[in-house]
Amino acid sequence: YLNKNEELLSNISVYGKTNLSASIKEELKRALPKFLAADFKLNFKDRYQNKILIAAETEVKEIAAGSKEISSILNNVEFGELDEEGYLIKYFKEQDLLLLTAASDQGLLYGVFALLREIQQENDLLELDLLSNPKNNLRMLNHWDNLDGSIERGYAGKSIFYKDNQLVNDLKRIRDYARMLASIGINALSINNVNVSYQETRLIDDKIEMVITIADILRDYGITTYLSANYASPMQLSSIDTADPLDEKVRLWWKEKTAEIYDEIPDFGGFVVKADSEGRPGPFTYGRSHADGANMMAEALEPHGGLLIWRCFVYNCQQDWRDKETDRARAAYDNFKDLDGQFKENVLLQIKNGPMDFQVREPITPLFGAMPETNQVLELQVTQEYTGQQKDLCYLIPQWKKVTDFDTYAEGENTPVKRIVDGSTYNQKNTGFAAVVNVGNDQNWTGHHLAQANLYGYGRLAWNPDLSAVKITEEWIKITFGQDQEVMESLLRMLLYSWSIYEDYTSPLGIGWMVNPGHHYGVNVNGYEYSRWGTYHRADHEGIGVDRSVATGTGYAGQYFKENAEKYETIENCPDELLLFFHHVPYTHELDSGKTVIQHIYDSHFRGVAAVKELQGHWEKLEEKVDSEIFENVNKRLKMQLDNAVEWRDQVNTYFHRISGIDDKFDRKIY
Ligand code: GCW
Repeated sequence: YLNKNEELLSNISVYGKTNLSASIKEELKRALPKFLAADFKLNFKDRYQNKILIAAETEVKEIAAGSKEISSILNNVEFGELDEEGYLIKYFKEQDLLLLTAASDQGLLYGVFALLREIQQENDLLELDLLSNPKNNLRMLNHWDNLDGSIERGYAGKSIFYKDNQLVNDLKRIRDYARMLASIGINALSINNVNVSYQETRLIDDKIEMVITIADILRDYGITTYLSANYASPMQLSSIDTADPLDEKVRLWWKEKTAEIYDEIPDFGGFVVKADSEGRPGPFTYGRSHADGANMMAEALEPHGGLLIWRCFVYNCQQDWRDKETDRARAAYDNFKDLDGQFKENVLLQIKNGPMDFQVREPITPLFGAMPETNQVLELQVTQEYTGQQKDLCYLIPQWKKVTDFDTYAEGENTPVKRIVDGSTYNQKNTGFAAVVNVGNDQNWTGHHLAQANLYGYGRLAWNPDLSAVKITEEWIKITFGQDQEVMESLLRMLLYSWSIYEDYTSPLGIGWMVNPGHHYGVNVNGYEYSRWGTYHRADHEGIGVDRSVATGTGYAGQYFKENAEKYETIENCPDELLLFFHHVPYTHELDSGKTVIQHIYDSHFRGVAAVKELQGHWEKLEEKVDSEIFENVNKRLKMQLDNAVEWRDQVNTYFHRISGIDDKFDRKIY
């Protein structure tokens, strides 16, 4: 591989004078010597000399004026097809020249990381002809970091940003983080928890210096800084005693405050807001709608080009389990659907993938596509709150592919979620992907080493949701572990099956919430059954599941467009994997697989534990082939995962065996 490409790589001309160009050179300087032979020398030419040319469109055209060689390729460079952040990497045989170009330096930066990916995977550079534009304009990550250094739902140590209400000392780590995010195409970052407490509210006020410092670092890698804002900020930060969005004082306060922020950070991205949700303040207190609340803040951002990202995670968290009419799953749709058309152009509604809360298996939120005049953003959870907390292996790309490919039927067949949130269905530009990130200050960023693949995959999907799960996974394995075939095969299996394995030993047929309340790790069948959170499985001695049909249940199934509504409405048509989400059925109900529900519960839990043992087997075989620290990191966690799986299996099987009184057909050990 080196023989073929080394000469090419030893003669790179990088143009550009911006901070982004400096980052580009820095990345090449760091990366290339690592991938190539030890005595390899990298020459940056400040003027074009051939071999590899990295330059934005305007520069390429300038160079062409003085170079026959470059002018001879111009007709074959598809500048017109490049969007603002896209890139083109193309080898020209006759000239023996590899060109990396883009419309902007931001695009060039993404192109450089793409080129490095090609080199890491040992792909032949002489074959390259790669034009790539991001499908989504917004490719965001959300931090749930608090200023005291804790992270809500963080499983990889403390915050990389904050400690004791100050910035951490080691800003280099933040820079490395920015590099890592740019390498997967992330262009927006909200840097504090959506539950904005006292200290965090001050980030837009007397603690703005902290934001300025972080924004300065992120900017060098093309990442725009956003803050989660407290809806009731004026009440904490001024003498105004209301947060009524129609109150003139409140509106003026937000305008002035926002202008102050832009004085300090001219490219500030905007606010993320969690309002009227789980105890957070919001416009409901004043009898106002969420359009009133969002528009008030959006109006303040508008003159500065800022965005207002408003979350749709609004539901009644004071429910009574005896009440079977209220259904939390309905909440996002019920609260927002009728507001379509009322939001300002710079308001984006951020909608969780499922109607409940990042469970192992949920249907896709019916709100996607149901608001054609409103900008929609998909919210995913990379941090594994309900999916093993980075102790258990649970690779989420297959789950997210199901979400992005889900056909909403909003504009007839073939209106998948990915075409709603990329803005193409309704011709919108302020749309895209957001996700709660899974990193902390653990040395490997994510606690479980293999959980890095979730972050990597998220970035790749946000760039291009049409990439297949297999392609993304192979890429990650190669660039992380190299070319070994056995490593590739074992890890592909481990990663690609891990979500269904996790589902097997935890949550059958679309039922969720059988977890320990509060921290949400480990099994507790009735942990949420009699609480206020609206999270029930409704199991009794005859059956299990929540009737969400229109005919006899909460009516949630009717929130979908016709094709999906009909599918979910009846027990016959509803796919098994979501049966108990939509219907209450007897344990003896026969699934499409031919098994009864109770037998499926037993089988899947025994199978899940067996599969975790297989995961261990796959990993153990790799001991000699992967770095020993990484080996131990994963090995240790697989042991915890097995304990967890055994506990889930036994508690779930025993619970349902006792309550149903039905024996396992295969007479296995149920306690
Ligand atoms: O899943 C729930 C989490 C909360 C979180 C909330 C949200 C930040 O348990 O910790 O709060 O969702 O998304 O706002």
